[in-house]
Amino acid sequence: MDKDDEPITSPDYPFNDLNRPFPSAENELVPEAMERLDLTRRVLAHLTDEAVFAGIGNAGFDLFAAADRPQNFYMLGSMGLASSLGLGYALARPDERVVVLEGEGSVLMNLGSLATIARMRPARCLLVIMDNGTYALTGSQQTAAAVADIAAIARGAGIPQVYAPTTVAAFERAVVDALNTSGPAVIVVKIADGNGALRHGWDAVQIKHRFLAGVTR
Ligand SMILES: Cc1ncc(C[n+]2csc(CCOP(=O)(O)OP(=O)(O)O)c2C)c(N)n1
Ligand SMILES: [Mg+2]
Repeated sequence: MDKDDEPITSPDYPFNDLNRPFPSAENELVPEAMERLDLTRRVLAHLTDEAVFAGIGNAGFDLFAAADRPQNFYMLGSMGLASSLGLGYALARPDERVVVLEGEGSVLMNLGSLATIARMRPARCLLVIMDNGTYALTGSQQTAAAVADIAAIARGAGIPQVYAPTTVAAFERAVVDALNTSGPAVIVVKIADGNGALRHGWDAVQIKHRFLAGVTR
């Protein structure tokens, strides 16, 4: 028998398991490659004029690409501080929903923010962590997410609602659920590596003034 025709006998080879779940959108044998821009658009589709805070780099670039709105705050320079800003806003405006989008490298640099969010328990604050496994913006160096379980860290910090969807359909459900839940929520989602194609050119002063005007009610 030609070598290529030999059956693969590794126990890890999924097709050897005759009881394996039938592939479907719900139950993927091969994980779906999710894209930050697509997921960002899906989050925005559930919002109207809510404030959205985006972390340095790609989180902000893809928020800009999805919809550049005056209620968007594009964090510059500081890794991991979008969630701290979002927390402050959520505490000041407990009747509003607030969304924060951040890369996993940034979250890992400011893990204390998860514990502070859990402790302060803002009424309606959703943090979406886009985990591409790298510091994409600076050349895709691997982050500690290769080892660290960020969803488990969020749960351990005391965040009451933590989701780790592995398909787009599950991500959609998590967003809807999290936006309708009371108390803080975190979604950790594995995405493809790479940088956003479109970059905003806003400077810090412009971002601040436009945002403040955008969230004046
Ligand atoms: C304290 C600090 N160290 C390094 C940098 C340089 N830097 C800017 S963005 C970035 C990567 C951010 O990674 P992540 O949050 O995972 O987002 P990604 O680029 O993967 O979308 C780094 C290392 C910085 N801005 N601040
Ligand atoms: Mg990253």
